[in-house]
Amino acid sequence: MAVSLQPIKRGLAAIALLGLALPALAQTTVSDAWVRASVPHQPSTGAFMTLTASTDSKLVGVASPVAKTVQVHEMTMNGDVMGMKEVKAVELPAGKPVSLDPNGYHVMLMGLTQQVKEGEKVPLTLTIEDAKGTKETVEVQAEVRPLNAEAGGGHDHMHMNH
Ligand SMILES: [Cu+2]
Repeated sequence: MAVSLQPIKRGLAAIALLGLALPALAQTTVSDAWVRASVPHQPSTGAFMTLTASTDSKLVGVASPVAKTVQVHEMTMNGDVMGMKEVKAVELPAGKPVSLDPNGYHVMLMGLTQQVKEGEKVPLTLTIEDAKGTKETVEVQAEVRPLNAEAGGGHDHMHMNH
């Protein structure tokens, strides 16, 4: 097995969809990654996905070339006022799919360096740490979906200020 690991890692999401497994490595698969399209000069937008870790892990960071700052946010309710706050990590229990969706956690792309247009792909680099503190990075190409893409509960929190 002297092959380079890099292409294998990049192809992991696809491999997972085919039902294959690489049991020896702590790996996290990402599915259904998408970014909400922005309008010109919009300062920020959200990214969403489903993460499944093979061992107890946590998502500890996200980076993207389209944003100056990337944070992981959690939706909050204060009375009937919706807000969001930054979280330092999202727990990823072994084998349990964790969704970042418009009603829960999301990745906030802040200080967009360009408009994010429907049909494009946005690269995201996820940093995931396992229980031993070993870090893994996962590269994701997130599909840009329209502004009005399905938001689960019908809230559109992306209009809120940060
Ligand atoms: Cu947010």
